[in-house]
Amino acid sequence: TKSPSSSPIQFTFGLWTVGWAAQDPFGRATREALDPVESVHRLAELGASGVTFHDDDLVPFGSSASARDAVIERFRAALAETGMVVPMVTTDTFSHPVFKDGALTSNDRGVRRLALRKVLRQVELGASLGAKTFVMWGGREGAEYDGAKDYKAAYDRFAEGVDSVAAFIKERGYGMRIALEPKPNEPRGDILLPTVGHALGFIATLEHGDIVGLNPEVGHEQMAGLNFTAGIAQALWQGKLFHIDLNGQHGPRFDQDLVFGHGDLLSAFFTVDLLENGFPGGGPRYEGPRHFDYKPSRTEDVEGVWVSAAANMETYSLLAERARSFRADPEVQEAMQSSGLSELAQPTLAEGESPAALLETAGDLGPEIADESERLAARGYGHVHLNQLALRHVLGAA
Ligand code: ASC
Ligand code: MN
Ligand code: MN
Ligand code: MN
Repeated sequence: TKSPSSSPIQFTFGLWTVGWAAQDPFGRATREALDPVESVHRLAELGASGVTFHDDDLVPFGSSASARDAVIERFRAALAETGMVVPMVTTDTFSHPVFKDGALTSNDRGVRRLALRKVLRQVELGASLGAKTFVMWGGREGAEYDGAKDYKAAYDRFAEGVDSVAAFIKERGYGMRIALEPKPNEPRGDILLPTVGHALGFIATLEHGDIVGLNPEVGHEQMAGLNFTAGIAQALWQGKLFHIDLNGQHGPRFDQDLVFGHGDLLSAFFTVDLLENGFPGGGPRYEGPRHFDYKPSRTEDVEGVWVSAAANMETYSLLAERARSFRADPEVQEAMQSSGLSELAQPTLAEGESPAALLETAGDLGPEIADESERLAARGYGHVHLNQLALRHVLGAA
């Protein structure tokens, strides 16, 4: 178990985050588009260690081969100059009108084949930049009308698409892993793989599921009314938390993509606590970058963009410090103890004990079980006290 403070936290940003010009469904852009090379420099100055991007964030859609090479060359130079890395890349299979009925699950086979080529070409570029994770967010994979999509066929095609990308990665020996990003809705009325749980179930059906995991986004789970920390905890438990998109959201409504911690702060604290300190009783740890997928609000000018980028890293770092003090506090350790956290780590059956033996030795389920239940039910778990201690640490009052 390595000390969480032994190395600086690796923060990464999507080029599309700071680069968002703030166009929304009701109004046009409020800022100029940013030059990706400038973003690399500014993010490096602010203390980030890497950037990620969709193919079209860097190379304008439809660029000629020579124009594409020139853009990539200039981008590589910026990386070399700043020491910034590219740990993850992804594909824009949602902006162009061709993807209006989906990409890998469009009803039109011609669209599906075009989408797959676009994805595979970005896998190649990502590999050449040293990316270890390939994110697939199926923004347009879905429908508005249940009668307009054969969901069985759509999941067949989605599985075919993801397996094809995975097979390509293996064949080329890229050593990359795919991270699926769930989202319940927006831009489609309903999106396939709406939550972490749906995606985990889907991955289990894949031929190449061994290199397919998840890239959960805070706001996307919260849009579905779900607990983000609990969701990534299950992904981690299953060895599937390959990457993460950190941001802020106020419950079920449109995708806000706020600065990390600017939504549910206590939830953000427990997310950071899990990422930095791991499960209370030990177990798998998240090893990937702390990646922000947020949007600088439409109200902000270009200076506000950099202020908001810095806010993500500051919030995360402050919460990491608070999470350290929380875990180190003897009062917290005592409260965890009386809450029964360490008892849960003990297997329910004794070693070698069979379920049948349990039933035989424990006696009949008559009046005895009522007494026994009464006795066990009398316990108070002190969970509220434990949560109040967490809140005190978050507020700097402990
Ligand atoms: C992604 C990703 C998202 C979407 C969105 C595009 O790659 O992780 O959540 O694209 O940010 O605006
Ligand atoms: Mn989002
Ligand atoms: Mn995202
Ligand atoms: Mn997003």
